[in-house]
Amino acid sequence: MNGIDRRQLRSRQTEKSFRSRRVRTPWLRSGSIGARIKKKTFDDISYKMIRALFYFFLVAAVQGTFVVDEECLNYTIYPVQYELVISPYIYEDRAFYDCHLSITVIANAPDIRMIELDAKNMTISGESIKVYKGDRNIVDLPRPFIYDKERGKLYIYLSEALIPYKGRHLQNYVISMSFRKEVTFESSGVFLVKYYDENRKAKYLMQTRLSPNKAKYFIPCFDNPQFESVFKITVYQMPPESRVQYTNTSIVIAPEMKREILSDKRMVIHYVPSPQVALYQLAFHNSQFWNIQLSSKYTNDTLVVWAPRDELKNCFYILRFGIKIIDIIHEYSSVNRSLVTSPINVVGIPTYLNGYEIASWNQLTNNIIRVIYLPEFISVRQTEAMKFELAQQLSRIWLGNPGEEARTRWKQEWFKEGVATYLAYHFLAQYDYGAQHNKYKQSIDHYGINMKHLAMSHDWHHSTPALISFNDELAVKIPWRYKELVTMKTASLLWMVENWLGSEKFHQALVKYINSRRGKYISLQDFMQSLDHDTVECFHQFFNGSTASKILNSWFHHSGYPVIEVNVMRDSSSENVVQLKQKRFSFIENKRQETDLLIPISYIMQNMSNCFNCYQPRFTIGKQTYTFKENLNNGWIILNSHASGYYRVNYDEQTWKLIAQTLKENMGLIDEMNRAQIVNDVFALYVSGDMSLELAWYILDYLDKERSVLVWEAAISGYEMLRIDGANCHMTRTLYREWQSFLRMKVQSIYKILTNSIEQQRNTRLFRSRIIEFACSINYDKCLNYANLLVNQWRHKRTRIDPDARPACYYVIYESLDGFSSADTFNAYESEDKSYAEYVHRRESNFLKRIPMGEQRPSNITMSTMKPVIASTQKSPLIDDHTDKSHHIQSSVIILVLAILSVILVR
Ligand SMILES: *[C@@H]1O[C@H](CO)[C@@H](O)[C@H](O)[C@H]1NC(C)=O
Ligand SMILES: *[C@@H]1O[C@H](CO)[C@@H](O)[C@H](O)[C@H]1NC(C)=O
Ligand SMILES: *[C@@H]1O[C@H](CO)[C@@H](O)[C@H](O)[C@H]1NC(C)=O
Ligand SMILES: *[C@@H]1O[C@H](CO)[C@@H](O)[C@H](O)[C@H]1NC(C)=O
Ligand SMILES: *[C@@H]1O[C@H](CO)[C@@H](O)[C@H](O)[C@H]1NC(C)=O
Ligand SMILES: *[C@@H]1O[C@H](CO)[C@@H](O)[C@H](O)[C@H]1NC(C)=O
Ligand SMILES: *[C@H]1O[C@H](CO)[C@@H](O)[C@H](O)[C@H]1NC(C)=O
Repeated sequence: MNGIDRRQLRSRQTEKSFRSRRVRTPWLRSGSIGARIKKKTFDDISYKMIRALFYFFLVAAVQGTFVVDEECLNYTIYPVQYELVISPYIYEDRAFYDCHLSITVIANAPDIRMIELDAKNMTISGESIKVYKGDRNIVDLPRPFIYDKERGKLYIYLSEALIPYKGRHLQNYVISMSFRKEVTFESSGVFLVKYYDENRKAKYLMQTRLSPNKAKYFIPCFDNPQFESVFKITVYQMPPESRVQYTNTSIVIAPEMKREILSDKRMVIHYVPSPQVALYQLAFHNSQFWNIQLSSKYTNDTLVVWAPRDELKNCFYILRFGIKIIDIIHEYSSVNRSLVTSPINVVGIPTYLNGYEIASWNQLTNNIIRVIYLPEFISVRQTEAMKFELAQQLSRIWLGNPGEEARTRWKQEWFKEGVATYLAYHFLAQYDYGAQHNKYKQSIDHYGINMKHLAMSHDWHHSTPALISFNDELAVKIPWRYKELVTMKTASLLWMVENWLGSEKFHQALVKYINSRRGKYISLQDFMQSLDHDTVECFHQFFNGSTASKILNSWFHHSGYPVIEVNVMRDSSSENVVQLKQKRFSFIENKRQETDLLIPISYIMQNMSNCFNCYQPRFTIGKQTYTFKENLNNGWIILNSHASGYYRVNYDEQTWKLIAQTLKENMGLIDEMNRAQIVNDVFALYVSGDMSLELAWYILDYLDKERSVLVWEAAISGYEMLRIDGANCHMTRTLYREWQSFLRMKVQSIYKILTNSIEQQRNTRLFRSRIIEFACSINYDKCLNYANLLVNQWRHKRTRIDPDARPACYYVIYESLDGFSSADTFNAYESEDKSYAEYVHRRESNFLKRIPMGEQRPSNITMSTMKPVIASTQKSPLIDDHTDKSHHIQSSVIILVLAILSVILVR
């Protein structure tokens, strides 16, 4: 691409956006921002001006015109542009890069005589430090600088005060210096990775991962995540010579402009100036990788996948997948607008990396096992993780990124994360089911219910924050422990609203909104208004005017989720009175607060002939007990008909028994989504002490006939709950063993069907893999034998373990006395499963150590004789003990390990 053209283009765009942005940023006047600005000591008018403007025009010497999009920052010095000239050197025993750095800055406060930079773990050449005002160096010569290595601060002292920015009068300064950075395998921010090429020769690559705050390990910088600057990068590559490893691939966050070979045979690669980005979005990759690429059907969007040359043949899977997702995104958005103006690079790094960096848009790095598809080693769950992570990242990019033609920004990035996750599942559902005429056709059912259960697994503890409390925190700054809460819960709530409004209507409104806000800010409030505007009709206003925004707001403002207690008054007449009451759900607290969430209610009934409200939710309930009449003919009623409501339901005992009876006799009357919800709720209600063991088992008793992957996944995630610390069910080792033995009986038949079948469709493979892992974890002997067989063949005959059964086999090895031997070797796919299996094993044994032994329960209420007990409505005293609400528990020592569910889904 021609650099000059691009620059001209940029200045045109920025001018335009400058004019238009000024008028459409109403929240700039909101209270919190005003308060932050007050800290600043501007003189009178300029204070107000800056608040209204927030954009500066700056004529940088080389660059042409830039707009600094500076919003509500309490700064004294603002970096406008970083210019990096990097020369990497990779030797056998040492790697480093030399860098010459020039930072163009403007000052924004009077009397600045010292510049403070962040710089960690690098060697800065003292005499190279200069601060230029025009072509004059103003560093204070008697005391030029102090580099406090301990604290990672570089202080540069000036001989004169900086002239602050004022009105249109601009004085810019250029800070310039050279430094060397040693790069090791362990160094933070920028690190070295070893891999082997096709000749089994060791190779090294250099890679940065700077989010959320590691840029200071890469270059000296003003480490403030709110600052956005242009990065101009030039890379000098050493010529191929014996001592230095030859690398000629470097990928930065902007497209290449030109390369040239110098007289000393070094190669210089110049890059186009990047868009304005924050430091954590900066990236640099240096290696000898090769690439393959494809372009999208509708636009110039190009996906480029980078990997070692001999691995490229295994990269076509992700390349085709990624391009297909981009096509699906274009179809979904119904406008042919490029996601990014430059190519999207996906780089597989042969080391453990924790997913894509959420703010990356141009250089997406991930663990190489999320990029290369080796059919003989990749398990179906690793494939799913690969697909999900890329789909989610592409959704983030679509929703707004620095490289798009006109940048779309999100005021609440947690909300963007949720929308991206929700859309990722939506696009995956379209991908799984192929082309279709109606673009909103495929619902996310399967993904939806998993995503909801995952969100709920994080969202019940009283210390969990409400989503709204993340406010306008940058996505990169959201603590890791809340990542899944933010992504999965927001996505689940959107799913609930989708089902409430109707899929087509919801998606149309969403697409219309996103398209209309291109190049602007998106805020939650604005989104809600627009959603209401596009979806409210008489039909959707329901009985008392609930709108999509009222519903979403009530959920965003509360942490946790409710359980609805359903009480059916059964008398002789066919018209029954149904009572609904919501309470906060918790596994450990006995005293539950009332909640006043606006809950869209939908239900199905045993006798559907007269059902007015079935399937699509028609009304919402609030805090008060809500009572209505329905012709149940004394049959059951099941709430949350599409399982998309973010809540659990507990029925009166009689209704539960009717449901259980139908499950046993004709489970097809209740569709699989509802069955999945019921099964998961039963586990949860048992663990929270709201349901007796005998009733739980009575309902779950039908599971041996269950053939749905959805329901079994719900059951497995329910089983995980039994391990929740301090839960009201008072788990003991004996009780836990009884659960395992109960579930062993239930899993037998599906285990047999799946392991006997040779079907290799994705769904079957997923199902089989889940069931094998589950069956082994509850010590089902057939499964243990099978795993041992695979392990022995692997140990003695060196046959590969079926990837889908690998986690189960590794788990069995950990549980066995000998464990792994030091001679065992693992590739990256296997290592991932191994550390997962180790984690599961450790979690299990810690759990068993923590809980008391417990007493054997009287044999007459164990499973074999359960049915007669159920026949009578009287509860046994022992069961009452489990529901004893007054029992005191020490909630202070409760630490919950729920990451397992996340590990399962992320795979
Ligand atoms: C700092 O650099 C040294 C080598 O120069 C390295 O051993 C150390 O791990 C680095 N520290 C960090 C936090 O990167
Ligand atoms: C990198 O070097 C290899 C040979 O070492 C060459 O085949 C390849 O084309 C080069 N790549 C680029 C992008 O110049
Ligand atoms: C794609 O790029 C070409 C030239 O690079 C340009 O003429 C064309 O308009 C672009 N198409 C789209 C859809 O952006
Ligand atoms: C997008 O591009 C495709 C093919 O290039 C074309 O058929 C379609 O009409 C375009 N859609 C819009 C909305 O421009
Ligand atoms: C279903 O309801 C209709 C109308 O209330 C009634 O006529 C019919 O007998 C009911 N069916 C069953 C199986 O209860
Ligand atoms: C079950 O055992 C308990 C105590 O062992 C006894 O009180 C109760 O009557 C027995 N119930 C039945 C149905 O046998
Ligand atoms: C209507 O909304 C209010 C809260 O706005 C709620 O308390 C009430 O239960 C809702 N539902 C009905 C059907 O009245």
